[in-house]
Amino acid sequence: RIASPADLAIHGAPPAFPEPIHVGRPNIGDRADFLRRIDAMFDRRWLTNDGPLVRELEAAIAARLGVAHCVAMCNGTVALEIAIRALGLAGEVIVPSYTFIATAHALQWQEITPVFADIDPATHNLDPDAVRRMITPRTTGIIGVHLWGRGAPHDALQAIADEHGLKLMYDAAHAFDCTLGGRMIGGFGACEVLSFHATKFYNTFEGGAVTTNDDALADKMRLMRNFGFAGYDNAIHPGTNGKMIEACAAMGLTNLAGIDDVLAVNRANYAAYRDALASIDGLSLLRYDPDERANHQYVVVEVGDAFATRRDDIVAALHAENVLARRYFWPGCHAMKPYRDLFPHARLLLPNTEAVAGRVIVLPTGTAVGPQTIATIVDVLRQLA
Ligand code: T4K
Repeated sequence: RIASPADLAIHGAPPAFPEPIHVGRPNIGDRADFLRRIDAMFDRRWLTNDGPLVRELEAAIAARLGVAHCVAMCNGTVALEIAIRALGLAGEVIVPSYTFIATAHALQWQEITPVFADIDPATHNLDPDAVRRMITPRTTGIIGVHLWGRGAPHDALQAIADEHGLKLMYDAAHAFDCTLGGRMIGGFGACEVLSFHATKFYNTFEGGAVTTNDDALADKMRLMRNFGFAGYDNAIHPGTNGKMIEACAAMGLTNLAGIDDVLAVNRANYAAYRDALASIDGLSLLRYDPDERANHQYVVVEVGDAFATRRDDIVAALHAENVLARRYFWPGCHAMKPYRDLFPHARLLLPNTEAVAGRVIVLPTGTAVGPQTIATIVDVLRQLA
């Protein structure tokens, strides 16, 4: 029990946890169910290339999200790259800097310039006014990110896109099984990109998908993820290898069956953090609109200016306790090497991004974490206060 500052590992006490407590420990469904699917896959000798498990998973996800098409891919980053290309984005595309680096890389990888727009500090999502300010004659699109599973301001972004003739798509990597305005995320904009990486709320080991209600766009992305093949020996479109393998789809189907259990754990963990953190001044837990469905995969805490310990020192103190809290998404894409040389003045345009990136800590949750772990983590924070 951490009852006084002397009990902290930074002051020489043994760490609160003998083993690391990670942010992003995978949620793993019923193993017997997974192995049964894998056995059947071996019997079929069909391992990849649009197999029956991938098709079953695509149908199940499309139905769950209420969207016409789900095109499964090998990971979220390749799914972003394919969606960007299928939409014909070029020149400049406006994105938040406060996101995982893959959002920006997926553009830069295709020699499209990611132009970083600032966020609203209250929501951590794109600020529509900031987006408007970044439009130039070279702008062809906007990629919104539903950060932490909280929906981006779709109506305002769509209005800007319509006014300027821009394409609008979403990086929904955090937002599987979440709603925006009561509607499942997956059907907003021209298309939405999901990540099913191991660390996500819902995983297929590695994996991702693009969801869309646009039939032609879905057809094009199906071609592009399979070298452009429209049949044996007949490539009709440029393409790459973005296919999801059957073993990943087996994991996806297994985890889909258990998704409500994961959600229940994440909700309980969130409530435990919220209740325990309420008595600590200077730390605020990111809130979710109670009218929306959220997957609560990220427990996001902002450190106030008056808090006794600085953000980076809190993270160091937590690491000393074997709590591997993260500074997502510090320092912002604009400040990382591939982009800071391109945009030396970007930070002047991104005050909210810089401020938020400097005060956020992401704490562990998911099925590997329970109430006792959370109580101890919050005890550490209380002593740091
Ligand atoms: N857009 C957004 C907004 C995203 O957040 C992401 C991915 C993408 C696009 C791209 O989608 P993918 O191409 O990844 O499908 C992690 C994930 O690798 C990344 O998928 C995720 N976002 C990002 C937010 O987090 P890192 O660099 O922090 O990963 P790493 O290796 O530090 O792992 C995180 C923690 O999870 C570690 O403490 C260890 C733990 N862990 C990890 C794995 C893989 C486990 O306990 N078991 C595991 O199997 O990026």
